[in-house]
Amino acid sequence: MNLVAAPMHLSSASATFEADFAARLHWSADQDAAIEQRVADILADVRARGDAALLEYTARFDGLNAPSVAALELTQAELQAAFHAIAAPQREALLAAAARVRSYHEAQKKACGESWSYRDADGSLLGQKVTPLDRVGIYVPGGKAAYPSSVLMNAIPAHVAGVGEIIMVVPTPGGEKNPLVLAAAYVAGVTRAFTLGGAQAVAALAYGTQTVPKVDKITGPGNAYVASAKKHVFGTVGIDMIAGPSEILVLADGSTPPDWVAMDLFSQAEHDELAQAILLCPDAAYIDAVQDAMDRLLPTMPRAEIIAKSLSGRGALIHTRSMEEACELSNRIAPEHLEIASHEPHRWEPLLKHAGAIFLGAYTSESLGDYCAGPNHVLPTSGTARFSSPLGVYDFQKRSSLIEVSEAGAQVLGPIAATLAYGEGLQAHAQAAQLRLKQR
Ligand code: HSO
Ligand code: ZN
Repeated sequence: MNLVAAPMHLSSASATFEADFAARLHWSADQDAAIEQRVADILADVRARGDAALLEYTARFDGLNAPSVAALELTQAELQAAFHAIAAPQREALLAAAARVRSYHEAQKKACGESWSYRDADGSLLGQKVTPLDRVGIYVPGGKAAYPSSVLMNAIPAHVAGVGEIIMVVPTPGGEKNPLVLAAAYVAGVTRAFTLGGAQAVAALAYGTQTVPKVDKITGPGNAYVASAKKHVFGTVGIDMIAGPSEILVLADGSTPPDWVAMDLFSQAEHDELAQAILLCPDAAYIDAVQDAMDRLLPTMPRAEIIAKSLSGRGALIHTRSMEEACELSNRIAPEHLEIASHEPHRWEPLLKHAGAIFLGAYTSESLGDYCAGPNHVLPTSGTARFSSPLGVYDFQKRSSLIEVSEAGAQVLGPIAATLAYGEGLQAHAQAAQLRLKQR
């Protein structure tokens, strides 16, 4: 097969640009009704029958026959052994990545994850107390999308937040375990791990079974069944985001070598045929140079087929009138990853409002962020960066309001509360406030 890198070429000056642009961005993540029904059935069954149902689904979907769910638990010794069995450079890379991801999330906790309070003029104390979740579940996909890096990105912020127990589930179709995933679980400090997957694993974490403990929140990516299951159990437990296919948008002023940009576009396209890679650039000759680089480099890629499908289906190279216009278009797209491939990235960064992660300057390839720069690689996709944020320490914490009203404070607040309470027809509320007034 002759594979070609064929992203759509668009120009913002063209009369049909708005329509072409909208068509390229549009994609459907519509839920499949058949999947929804099957997932609902599995969830109900695991909820009702616990371990027995879990074993049956694991045998049916993963071809894994076990005498008990306990037999599907990976011991700490096994995680540790996996860590020691992998090649030394991989071990060192995992440790180096984990250390940087940990430092970043520790800084994040200091900056926005601590309790706070103040006393007002009457001596009343008002504030917020931050506490970690007691127990969380981390879903790790199996098969071709089994990413050890994602184990680090989910478990480390949970650990830094102070979560008591981190329960990992990972499907092992046919019993085949991914040693790097087990090693990453060891490095990240996962408390318990089970070789379970699919909607049945989400159900086990959400409701608890005789063997799998019920968690308070489930994070981590998964296929359509897992995504649907997470949506279903939301409310019983917390969930993180529902991640769509990876996206990269490169804003280029023409100063970064075209090969670097071509490879950055490939790096997200190679995740998935539905991934999206977009280049925005005011320099037409540079766009041609990136296209040439893609043509030359594509045949050297082991995942050329996925890259080619992703680029032809959802990719675009867009010629803009200016860098300012490129920034505006980028804000409309709100990409998961946004690279500013410019010699003056700090000139453009203030114009950029919506993106999961922003990578500044020629040396900041998005792939460094995927593994080891430090920030989390679990990011909002599909335009949801307009209203949501990267996975972080804050996702593994919750907040309680703190209120301590002084005697003097009660004299000031009492009449206000009582007046509003009578307005709502709630006499007990009013009297609770009034009983504390010194002169009544
Ligand atoms: N770019 C992916 C994360 C990842 N990349 C894992 C490589 N491994 C989603 O942001
Ligand atoms: Zn990636």
